[in-house]
Amino acid sequence: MNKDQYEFFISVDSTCSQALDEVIDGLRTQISGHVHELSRNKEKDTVPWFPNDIQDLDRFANQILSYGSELDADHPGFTDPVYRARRKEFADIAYNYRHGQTIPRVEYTEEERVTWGMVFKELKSLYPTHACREHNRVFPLLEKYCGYRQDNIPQLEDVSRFLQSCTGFRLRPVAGLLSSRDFLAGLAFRVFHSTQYIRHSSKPTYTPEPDICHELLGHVPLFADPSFAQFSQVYWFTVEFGLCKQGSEIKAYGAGLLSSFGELQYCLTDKPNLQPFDPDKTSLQKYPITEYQPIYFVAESFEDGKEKVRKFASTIPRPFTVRYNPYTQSIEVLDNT
Ligand code: NLE
Ligand code: FE
Repeated sequence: MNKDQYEFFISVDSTCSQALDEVIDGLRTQISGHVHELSRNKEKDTVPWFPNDIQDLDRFANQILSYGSELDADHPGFTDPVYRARRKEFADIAYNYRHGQTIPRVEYTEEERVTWGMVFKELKSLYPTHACREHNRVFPLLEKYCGYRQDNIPQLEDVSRFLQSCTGFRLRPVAGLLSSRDFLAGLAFRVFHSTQYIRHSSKPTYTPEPDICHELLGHVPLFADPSFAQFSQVYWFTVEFGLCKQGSEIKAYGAGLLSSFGELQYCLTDKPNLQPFDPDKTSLQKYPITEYQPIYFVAESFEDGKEKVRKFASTIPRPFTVRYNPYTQSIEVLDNT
């Protein structure tokens, strides 16, 4: 898709299909350009579109969620015009990116490097005591091979290449929050959508949004771990905010914890409520997105957590089975009916 094209998603009751025809015909007569109907699910309960091929992820680029009013009010960057303009530069990189291209390198400003430096320094001092061993194992490799340093913000392209050699995961720049559905669909192809901008300099301890600190310090080390890389569902309370038993202690493996030096300290105090990880309950648990979590779920181990997630996933009804073909990087749909 390029700048002159728009995609509209229209949700209507199936009885109004005729009305939709009228709208589309109306568009055809009123605008000079081309109007093309991409797809329409005529039957009720049909499965909505999902990407079959890794190239299909290009279609997500423009489907960024706008921030809810809660985040709006809470976000220090929303009222800073310089920060907004900078965010637009990053958004443009993501909008124009296509699968297979090299991720453009970014020259970060002095202010951005200072923010990164502060976050990096604080977190690095907490990791030995607060982060799980898998995170601590990969971190020195990122320092050695990917330019993880207090005075340098690593480039997504270098990190993506490193991840591909560890677990086949790759990064793809994204302008902001995708829907959960799109984001998780990316993971099916081992593509991790990563932001490239950095949090606002006024609040380095915690930001409700993902940013480059969150992606590079929180997510990347664990996506380099082969066992963890298989984790992708019950996402919020595992990949983002998971705690895990290790020996007689509890450690953090969720990226939202590993990238916030405020919450990483808080999560291992006696303030939050800790519950055993149980997908049936965990998947129903409500959570706030702009403050520290009141509840965390503790997995017995990565293997145990994954096994529970697998069992849970197998109870979700679906009229077909899918199989990922790594040779063609596409999804094969096997019809059950
Ligand atoms: N709260 C995290 C941080 O400050 O790094 C970001 C969480 C994004 C889901
Ligand atoms: Fe995240």
